[in-house]
Amino acid sequence: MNLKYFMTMAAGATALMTVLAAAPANADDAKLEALKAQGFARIAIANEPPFTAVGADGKVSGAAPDVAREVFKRLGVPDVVASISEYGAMIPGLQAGRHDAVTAGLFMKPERCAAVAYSEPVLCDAEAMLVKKGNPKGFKSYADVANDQSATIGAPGGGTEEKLALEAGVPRDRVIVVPDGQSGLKMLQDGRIDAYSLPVLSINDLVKKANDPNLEVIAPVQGAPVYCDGAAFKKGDEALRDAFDVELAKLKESGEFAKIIEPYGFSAAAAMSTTREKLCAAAK
Ligand code: 6CS
Repeated sequence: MNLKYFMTMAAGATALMTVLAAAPANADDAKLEALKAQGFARIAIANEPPFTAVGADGKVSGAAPDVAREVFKRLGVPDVVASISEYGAMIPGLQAGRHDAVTAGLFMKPERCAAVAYSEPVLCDAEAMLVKKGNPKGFKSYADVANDQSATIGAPGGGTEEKLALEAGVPRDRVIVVPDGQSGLKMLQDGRIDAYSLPVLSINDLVKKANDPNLEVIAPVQGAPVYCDGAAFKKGDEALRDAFDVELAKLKESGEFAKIIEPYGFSAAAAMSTTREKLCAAAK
């Protein structure tokens, strides 16, 4: 090989190394770089305290957005911008590119784990039912609602409680889709539904604010699992999800994770006692 040819080859190799060094480690990291340039991550929420909340002033809070905001800040993405979505529309919205992540208490279940790239667990909770004082129909489980031919139950559209009621045998026409907590509370108070089902902490938050002595909380709903959510990312954004997980693990390790979620009533130990792998493999 003559010297001139060798010098040409060496120059080409140097130029290639320079280009590769400037590019993200792989195409996936481009998403994180894009969010940094954008200055915020677009998150989907439901406005269901204490998981997610939007104040009268538009301020976004709740345990899930607060964890996400802190993690993204550590990744170099200064803030989050939230849009409110029905649970059943969150994954399609993520897949359509309307959100960069879902941070809403979207519980990990096998069918969802197949559709998105979840982070490690963040918020865990059992299920509850809100009923009239004295629990006149004696509900303890979703099967009890199914077995009472006249009973109706309200639940979020595309949500876990809707699915649990249907799977327990409650006919479609007796599972009423309820858009938000205040609507569910009012429908129960007006006798338009016999029970309203959300996670325990969400129902407790509603009851605390309702100041209505004619309400009773059935918790936990017998036979319903304890679920945990994670931040959900679009399939293909696994590098962003992995970067999120690195910072989430540091927050858990340092105790800052507990400081963020436990004032909302969530247990850091519960989230740290399980994994995405276990939750995505779970039966329900
Ligand atoms: O993941 C879900 O489907 C459920 N998660 C919350 C926080 N509330 C209701 C919803 O059905």
